Amino acid sequence: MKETEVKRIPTNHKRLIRWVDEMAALCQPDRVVWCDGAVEEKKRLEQEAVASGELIELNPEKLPGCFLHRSSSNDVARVEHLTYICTQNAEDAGPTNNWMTPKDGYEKASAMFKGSMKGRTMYVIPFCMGPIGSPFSKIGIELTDSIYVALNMRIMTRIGTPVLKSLGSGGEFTEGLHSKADLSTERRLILHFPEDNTIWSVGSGYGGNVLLGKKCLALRIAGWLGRREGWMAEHMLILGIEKPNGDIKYITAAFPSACGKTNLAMIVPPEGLRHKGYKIWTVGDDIAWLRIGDDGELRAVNPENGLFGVLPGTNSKTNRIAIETMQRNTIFTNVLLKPDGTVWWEGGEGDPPKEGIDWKGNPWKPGMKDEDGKPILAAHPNSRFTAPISQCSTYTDKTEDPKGVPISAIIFGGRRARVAPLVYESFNWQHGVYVGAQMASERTAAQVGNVGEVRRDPMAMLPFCGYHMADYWAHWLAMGKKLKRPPKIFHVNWFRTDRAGKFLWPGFGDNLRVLEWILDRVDGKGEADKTAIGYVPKPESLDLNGLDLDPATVRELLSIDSREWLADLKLQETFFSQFGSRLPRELEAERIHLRERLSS
Ligand code: OXD
Ligand code: MN
Repeated sequence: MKETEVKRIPTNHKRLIRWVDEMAALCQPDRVVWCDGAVEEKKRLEQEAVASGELIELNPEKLPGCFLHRSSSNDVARVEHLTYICTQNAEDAGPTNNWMTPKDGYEKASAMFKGSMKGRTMYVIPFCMGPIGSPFSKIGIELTDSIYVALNMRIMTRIGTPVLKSLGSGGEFTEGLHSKADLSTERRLILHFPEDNTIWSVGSGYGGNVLLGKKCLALRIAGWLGRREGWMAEHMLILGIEKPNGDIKYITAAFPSACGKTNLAMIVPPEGLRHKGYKIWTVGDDIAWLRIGDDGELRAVNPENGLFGVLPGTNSKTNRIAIETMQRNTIFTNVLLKPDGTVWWEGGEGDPPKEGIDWKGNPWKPGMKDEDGKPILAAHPNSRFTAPISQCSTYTDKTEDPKGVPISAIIFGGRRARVAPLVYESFNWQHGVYVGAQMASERTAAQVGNVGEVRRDPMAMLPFCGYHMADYWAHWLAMGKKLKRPPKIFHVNWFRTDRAGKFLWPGFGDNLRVLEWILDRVDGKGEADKTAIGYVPKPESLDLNGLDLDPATVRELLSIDSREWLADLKLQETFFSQFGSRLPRELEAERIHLRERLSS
């Protein structure tokens, strides 16, 4: 057998070395390269990726340090139907996860990994989720044959020699193995073995399936660890809002994928509120690890170090900060390449360019149609940018605080054309947990499936909760009891439409008007009506200055239609029924009380 060439950075972690050797023996790469995270390494990897065609260098004057990647066209989103939790007992994965025994998982995936890296390099990426050295951070090692993954991981996480140093000779780490293999959907699996602190992902090159620090570790595995260790891993942005007097309040918000977390995390105050002098601080746009601080308050850390944001619809009106952030050192995936070496996507800056190369690598002009008469898109609807979070002008070094930021409010939100009003506040923590647990949203392009279909997506965690969802809710309830002052819990819906399907609320920067009411409520201010579903703002308590909204629209945005809610409660009941006796009694009681309030 050919000798594998190995370039290792110094470590005396014997178990780590042994594991890397074992995985290399399985996948049979030609080379094993340990990533040190240095700038020279980045340059070298970029050059190699450009030479192999995996990356295209963009115009160095207009977009310095930026590259374009085109994924295989069958590999553009997370594959929830191929994502599994592999535990000894099916009950531990619960009814909302796909399940396999660890034995079956290892066997099935081993057959796919076997020899999959022949002719390729295996990169060994030591990475840290959260600030290096913080007792709350978690270390992982990802082995991958994708240079695209290696380059993305160095943006999305903290990687290299400092991580290995912090791991020492015996530290715990999550074992992550990834191979693109042949990118066939027939041989694609995303497997989690929480009992072994291990992730195996094969047959995909798409971010959410392969950047193992993100959904796989920071949500599914971390959720499992968090329950054991008394903390929570959530699909939430973290945002600070500073008043001119210097008072900063931090909030977290959970929305399903592609529902605007990145936009809200770097919200730009609308014209009508500018005079109030708010400053916005972005701590995280996708994942929050929530812990109880020494002071008994809830604190949040962003375990990531970069942004992996959705591009379609992103422009300087919808998210100016993101557009500025991605002007350098950014990897664009599945967008249009313009003749001048810059990029474009539907709903991007300005009018569509006259021509370009579309995300599949074909010549493109506006108005082109496919054989079925459907428009050919310039960019995939789930096209993405990967950029260092520190490049955000709203970035705050509080992101590096190992203890995290104190949280004043938690927001849940879905994409609902009807039912959910613009905003409401739950009565207390227990009711708030119920509000999160009954969340529903219309499906987006971030996952394979029918876009637009309404599905229940509790706490925006349906695809990311790595254990039994009912136990997860019980954990939320238990955490609330341990908090000295549990943050208030709210629900928002930016996506309510009128009967003709037109959005009633302008969204984007104007969402700050709703956050303002939320912060007022946290301060014991902000007028509200007590309704069957929770506290709903009195129209006059929202600052709508500069917004051209007629009073009837505001009333409709805040209205609650009992009949619609009662119909929705039936769907909730069906959803809850699958959890059987494991469903916390408190949540069922909340559902019944809500029905009584709506019926009376
Ligand atoms: C993401 C997702 O990529 O939720 O953040 O799909
Ligand atoms: Mn996400």
